[in-house]
Parts: sequence; structure tokens; C-alpha cells
Amino acid sequence: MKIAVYPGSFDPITYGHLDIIKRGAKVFDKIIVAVLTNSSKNPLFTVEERKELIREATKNMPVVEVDSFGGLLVDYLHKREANVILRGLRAISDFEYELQIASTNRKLDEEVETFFLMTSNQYSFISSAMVKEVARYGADVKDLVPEHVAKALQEKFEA
Ligand code: COD
Repeated sequence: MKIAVYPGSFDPITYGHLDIIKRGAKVFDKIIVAVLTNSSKNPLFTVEERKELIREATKNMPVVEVDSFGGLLVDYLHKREANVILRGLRAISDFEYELQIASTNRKLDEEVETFFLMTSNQYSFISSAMVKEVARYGADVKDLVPEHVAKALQEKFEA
């Protein structure tokens, strides 16, 4: 069974992330979408909220499992008996950051491979940070995130 772990902050999940998951589903038998619990970023959504938003967004994709992890990603891969990390590339600007992560993970465990997929052009400009920024000021984000995520953002900012 070909298993890939798709790790990230997913704060919140966007159509860009979903595009990578859908593409990955053509290659892997199982994709574990793993939300980092001990991020240095200051998240808007709790880990449980983020997992729930991902679950709802991927409910029609049986290959997807949603989980969370803390500590080192390579340790989580061992625990899940996986050796492939799935990551998305939007633009050249992602490359340096992704190269750093992939090289660090390979240094920590040379059996681990990072598998990059390029997003569709229509989603390549989307980031969770940009989605939060525009939603905070009441702009429409329906082309950037699934409807239930747009609703959750609205509720956060109205609270
Ligand atoms: N289109 C396509 N792909 C996208 C889009 C988009 N519009 N938006 C985001 N993505 C991709 C990103 O490129 C990334 O591949 C993935 O989706 C997740 O993105 P984020 O921003 O949610 O995730 P990050 O970058 O915050 O995740 C960082 C990790 C969790 C991977 C990293 O911090 C980690 O592994 N931490 C654990 C500690 C560890 O092991 N450290 C050593 C390795 S750095």
C-alpha cells in the first residue's frame, strides 16, 4: 500500500491544499493529512477545528485520513509506517522553503522521500494567510475555500 503523509498547518484548509490532495489521490492508496499541533505560528483555528474542516472537505475521498502530530515529522512517519511526505508547490517562492524542509527531513532519515505536486494555476496564488487576511475584513472568500470553511471564518471574525 502506497501511503503518503501530507503535513501542514492547514489554518484553514484552502482549495490549494485540496487540489494537492486530489492530485495525490491519483498516485497514493492512502493520504494522511496531518495537522501540526505544536506550530510556532499563532493559529486562528484550534487543531480540532482544523481537523474537522479538513474532514468535511474530504468526506467524499475515501483515500484520505485526517490526523494530527507533534514533534518531528519523521517520527510521525515511522509511527504511521509511511516513508513519503506529500507537499505542494505553488510558485518558485515556495521552492527554497520546501527544499529546506525536504533536505532537513532527508538528513534526519534518508529513507524518507518528499513528493512534490504542482497546484493548478487557478489555485497557485492562494495561501491560508491571505484567506484569513481578506476574510477578517469581510471580503468574499468563496472562490478560495469550501463553503463550510468560509462560514467558519466568518464565525471566527464575528465572534
Ligand atoms: N496550492 C498548492 N499547495 C499549497 C497551497 C496552494 N495554494 N497552499 C499551501 N500549499 C501547500 C504548501 O506548499 C505545503 O506543501 C502544504 O500545502 C501545507 O501548507 P501549510 O502552510 O499548511 O504547512 P506548513 O508549511 O506550515 O507545514 C510545515 C510542516 C508542518 C511540514 C513543518 O513545520 C514540520 O514538519 N514541522 C514538524 C517539525 C519537524 O519535523 N521539523 C523538521 C522539518 S522542517
